[in-house]
Amino acid sequence: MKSRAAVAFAPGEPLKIVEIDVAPPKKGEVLVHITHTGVCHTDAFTLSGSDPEGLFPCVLGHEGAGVVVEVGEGVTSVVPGDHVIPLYTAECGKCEFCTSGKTNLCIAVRETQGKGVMPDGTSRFSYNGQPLYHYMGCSTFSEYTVVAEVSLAKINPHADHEHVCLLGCGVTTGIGAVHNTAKVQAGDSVAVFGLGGIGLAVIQGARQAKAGRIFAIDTNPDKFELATAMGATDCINPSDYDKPIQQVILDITRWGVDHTFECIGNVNVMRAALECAHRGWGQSVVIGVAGAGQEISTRPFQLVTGRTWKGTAFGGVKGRSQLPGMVEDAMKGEIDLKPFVTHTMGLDDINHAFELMHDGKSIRSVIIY
Ligand code: NAD
Ligand code: AHE
Ligand code: ZN
Repeated sequence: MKSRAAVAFAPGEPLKIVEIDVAPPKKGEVLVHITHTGVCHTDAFTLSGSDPEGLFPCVLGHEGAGVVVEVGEGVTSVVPGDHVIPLYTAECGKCEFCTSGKTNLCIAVRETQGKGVMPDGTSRFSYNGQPLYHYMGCSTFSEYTVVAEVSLAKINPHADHEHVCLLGCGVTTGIGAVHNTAKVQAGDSVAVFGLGGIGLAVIQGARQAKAGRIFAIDTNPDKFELATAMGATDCINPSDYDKPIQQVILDITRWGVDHTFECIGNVNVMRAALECAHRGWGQSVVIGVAGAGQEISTRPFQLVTGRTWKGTAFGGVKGRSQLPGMVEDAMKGEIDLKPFVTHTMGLDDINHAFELMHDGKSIRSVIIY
């Protein structure tokens, strides 16, 4: 079938809106009509050419919601008409990761996903007869996409896709990082570095966990109003100080903060976040994605003196078992998605969504097909 899509033909170039061909779903696959998709910083990261797994030409996008159109052979968990959120972290329920009880990092389709193809090693997308790569197992920048059955969470059909599409990545990652990765407890102090969709979701999660002091840190002070509305108690702009940001936080707190979260993808800030975690027990969670070749460092003494460095993918959330419940939470108002959607637009304007993100003017732009 034909589908309108925003194709990334080459790194660093704007997306081109074209009509692509989408082949029918094969065994274990599902054709989905994407109704809405958010634009996450990771899409911009891969488009920039910094992603070691970046492949071109491809169909980006991984924060969507849609409706099942057709199922391939053997698919039993969804039927046409079901409302779904595609998952870049699949959940097969059978692999050694899924059954470990220790992680959400299902391995079922991860290898082929990283190679931009479906589990059988081929693509369902083509343009002028040439194959296009899939992206993160989702490719939500196409009105019609094919995903593995294990990469679909079936959700309440009455959920508003304009909002719940954000549970496909940003908001789930931030909230999940607080509850599943850091396990923030009532009264704990929290510091959030970077107040985009991910950082604001961490703040929302910290408030749910009844955290005490919540530091919100960003070089763009325009982000502070929303951070405060979501629950931040202290907003700090590192540019206002002539000392490192970890020192600023230590000067305020003396021994540091119980939980720090890096939501930018900057290895220097990752170090700062670790170094202002509390002496003796503080932990720092890396959420931001850093470019090819970049590495983190700190004095080992920071770890010797009791700090822990952690990371999280999709907030540790198991998509098929847990995302439907998070959609229900959003429908009940227990997760507030509305403030994240600062802009909506059609697919033709998707490059504007990237500009707004780079200019620090949006939290999330949602593309409506
Ligand atoms: P975003 O661009 O919307 O937000 C980033 C924020 O960081 C902006 O507000 C920006 O002003 C701020 N910032 C930039 N440099 C800064 C600095 N030096 N000090 C303080 N603040 C600074 O991005 P986003 O969509 O919220 O994504 C954030 C990061 O999380 C990205 O790296 C993205 O790839 C990553 N991510 C990871 C996961 C995961 O599962 N681990 C999931 C989603 C996104
Ligand atoms: N492909 C990159 C890293 C990209 C990355 O870390 N992705 C995050 C999700 S970002 C969502 O916006 C992630 O979950 N990674 C775990 C996984 O299995 O992909 C690289 O460095 O090669
Ligand atoms: Zn994302």
